[in-house]
Amino acid sequence: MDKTPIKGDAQPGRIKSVAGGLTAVKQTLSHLRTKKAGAIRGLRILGQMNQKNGFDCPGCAWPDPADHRSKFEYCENGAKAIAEESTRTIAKLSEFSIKALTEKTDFELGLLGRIVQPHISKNGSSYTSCSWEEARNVIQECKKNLSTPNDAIFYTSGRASNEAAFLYQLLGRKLGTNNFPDCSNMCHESSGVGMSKTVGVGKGTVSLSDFKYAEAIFIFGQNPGTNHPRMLSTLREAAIRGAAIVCINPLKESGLLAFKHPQKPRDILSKDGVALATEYVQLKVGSDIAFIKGMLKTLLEWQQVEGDIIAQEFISQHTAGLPELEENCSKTSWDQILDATGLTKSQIVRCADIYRRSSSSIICWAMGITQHVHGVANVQELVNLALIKGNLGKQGAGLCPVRGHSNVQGDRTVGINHAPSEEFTGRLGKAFSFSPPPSKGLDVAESIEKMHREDGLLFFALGGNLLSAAPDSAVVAEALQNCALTVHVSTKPNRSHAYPGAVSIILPCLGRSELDKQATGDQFVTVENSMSVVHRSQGRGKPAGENLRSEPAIVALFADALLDEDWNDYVANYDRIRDKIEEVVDGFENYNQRVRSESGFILPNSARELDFEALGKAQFTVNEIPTFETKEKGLLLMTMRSHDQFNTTIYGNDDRYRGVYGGRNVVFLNEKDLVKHSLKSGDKISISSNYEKKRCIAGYQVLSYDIPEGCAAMYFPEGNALVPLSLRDKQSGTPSSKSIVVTIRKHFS
Ligand SMILES: Nc1nc2c(c(=O)[nH]1)N[C@H]1C(S)=C(S)[C@@H](COP(=O)(O)OP(=O)(O)OC[C@H]3O[C@@H](n4cnc5c(=O)[nH]c(N)nc54)[C@H](O)[C@@H]3O)O[C@H]1N2
Ligand SMILES: Nc1nc2c(c(=O)[nH]1)N[C@H]1C(S)=C(S)[C@@H](COP(=O)(O)OP(=O)(O)OC[C@H]3O[C@@H](n4cnc5c(=O)[nH]c(N)nc54)[C@H](O)[C@@H]3O)O[C@H]1N2
Ligand SMILES: [Mo]
Repeated sequence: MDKTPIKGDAQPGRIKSVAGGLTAVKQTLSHLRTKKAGAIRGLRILGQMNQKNGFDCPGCAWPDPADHRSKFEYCENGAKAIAEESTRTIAKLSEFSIKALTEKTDFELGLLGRIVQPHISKNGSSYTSCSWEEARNVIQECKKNLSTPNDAIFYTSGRASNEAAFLYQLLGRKLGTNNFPDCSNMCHESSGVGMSKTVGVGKGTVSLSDFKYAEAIFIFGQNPGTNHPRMLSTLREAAIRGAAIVCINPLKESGLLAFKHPQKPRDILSKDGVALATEYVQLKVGSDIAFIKGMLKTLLEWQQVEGDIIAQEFISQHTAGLPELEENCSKTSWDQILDATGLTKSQIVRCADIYRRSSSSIICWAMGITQHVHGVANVQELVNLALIKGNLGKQGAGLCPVRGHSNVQGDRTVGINHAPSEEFTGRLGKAFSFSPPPSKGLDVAESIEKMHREDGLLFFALGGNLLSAAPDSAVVAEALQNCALTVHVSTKPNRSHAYPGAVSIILPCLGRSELDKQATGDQFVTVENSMSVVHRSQGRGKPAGENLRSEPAIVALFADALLDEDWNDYVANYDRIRDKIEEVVDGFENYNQRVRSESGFILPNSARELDFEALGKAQFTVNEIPTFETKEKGLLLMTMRSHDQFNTTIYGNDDRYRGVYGGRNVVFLNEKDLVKHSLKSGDKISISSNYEKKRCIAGYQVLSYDIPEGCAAMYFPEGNALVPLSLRDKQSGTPSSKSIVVTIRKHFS
């Protein structure tokens, strides 16, 4: 049974009221040193990050400025990602039994260093290094296990480039399956589904320049100080210019309160930095629909009395469904709204007033919105909010789902999709003269269920760490072990490697910052950021080992083993892959030429042009306020990232802004809930969720924190042991990692 091991108790420290500053710079250097990347070498690599001829930060998908890029277009956490990738430590996997690997935390596994040889494990034996040829032959041999192509599953993590991802989906579809689960199924899938249903396009409608014109910026369920630190520079400029910034989040995140730009002396010398949030709304976990309904109700009431509040012309020309929403808002009582959110009416009215006065507003959101059983409903409610004031299709306004992985959006664009459109498969089939499978494939949760239920499947992972990323860790562990073959394309050891199938292969790949030399010369890859800009990324650093291969080259090896096809021409020159992408996907005309321009190019987005595709008009929707069974002493738990991690890669055991040091075994609770449970900060507890069965983890300590009563927070991936696989949004399949009903008990041991 997998439970992410926890080691070391956390110590509480001072909670920060401002993000950035010189500590961020000091942390950058210290991570380069502790990860043995070498400070000078590390800084040289960092100097190429996010530059026009350099590589794209593997951290997040926040866009780079098209104009004035500074020499330091990176953040503390991007630097940590590079320190992690450019470590000179080489992992010696064969020194550990599989059991010993399972006992290591994600942090300890990362410390083992880079994997530089292919490795193989058979029947649970330790990994031993092998040749690429042997790996290829074993994969070819295992193909015989396939009774149908749908017994193969191809997982993708959003760091894969457009080129690798395009070849990978071609591989799976040529084999005959649409089984393409990917990390976005656990991430922004609710945004894609919610937006497609209401505005016809599943991507954000703003570009970075819109932030220069927005009069108000609403930030729902996002912690950019940690997860999108370069967004803070954008917010800082907006705040200085006088834009209102409204933050909606159960936790007071330092990065939303104030920011000291590490490269601006004026900020560094000031005591408090630049204040960001104009209004900070600490609503209860899972209550965003109720909060937005309160705002809509207020705006509609003002409209009745004063008129000219909502965007009537926009609404009649471009939208449908307002009357139903109006009726729903008037029927929803303030008692219901205030009870669900835990806010006062005046807090909600203040936000509505800011929104009313702003003639162009941007609505940003991330995981606090999408990772709920009501994730799609949440997103649709945000769309309601945007539409009622006509905040679409004009400068300084729009919908801005802030993506996570640096190319998660691009992977979807080029075909990583378990439910591809007929248009896409039609064009793919024509370009490669074959018939892609017509039936829908499996997403992450469905794939895990199948791997758990059926023996002998083949699981491939282009990056990522399914074991730690997916809900119900114990079930995922069994699912992976049930496979006839598990293949991981990885840079570093992770917990998924510790749960091998009958045969398990790890194939080491080049990292983003490393030189990719192929038969026709040095190659670059391309990625798409959160704002639909496609641009190039070229690593120039010396690879961690001589035997590493690029991701496209590894996918070509799969094609050789599984399809008996020679894809070496694509590997020799990635322009040839891009020519094919251009043939299959809209918006990539003259791909090779345009992507060589300094800032790349932007993909079309019809919603931005107020063309709502097949919907005809943008749709207002009625979304019910969700309720949770947290009677008596139950709590609504959300899982989140600390400041020292990139998803399942744990850089360190601190969460500096939240004042937590040296350990990750904390559960943040309101002081009143501590009292209710006769607990004090530091007490050890066990936490249980009780859905179709009871799940329980122990060894955690409670921490009194500024979080609404009845709510709790802990870190991901540890919390995944409590999230049932079945607890997911019905429409998008997104696991509900941000609303899990739990109970806690004092733990005596
Ligand atoms: N350094 C670093 N950068 C990253 C990542 C990383 O792990 N580390 N991960 C990348 C990835 S893949 C992603 S998807 C993004 C994730 O970026 P975020 O979405 O910022 O990540 P989370 O830590 O999950 O934080 C979610 C926020 O939602 C809030 N929240 C929780 N529940 C609710 C709710 O019900 N309502 C509201 N309004 N708020 C809520 C939490 O308090 C928290 O502030 O970051 C990307 N960038
Ligand atoms: N409880 C809970 N669960 C969550 C979340 C949550 O907030 N709460 N967030 C969800 C979200 S938003 C996401 S996106 C998923 C993330 O899910 P994943 O994308 O599967 O996880 P990562 O931790 O990003 O993947 C890390 C691994 O990728 C490999 N890697 C790193 N760089 C490279 C590279 O350049 N190439 C290749 N091939 N491999 C590389 C390394 O081996 C590393 O161990 O997790 C989800 N799970
Ligand atoms: Mo994500």
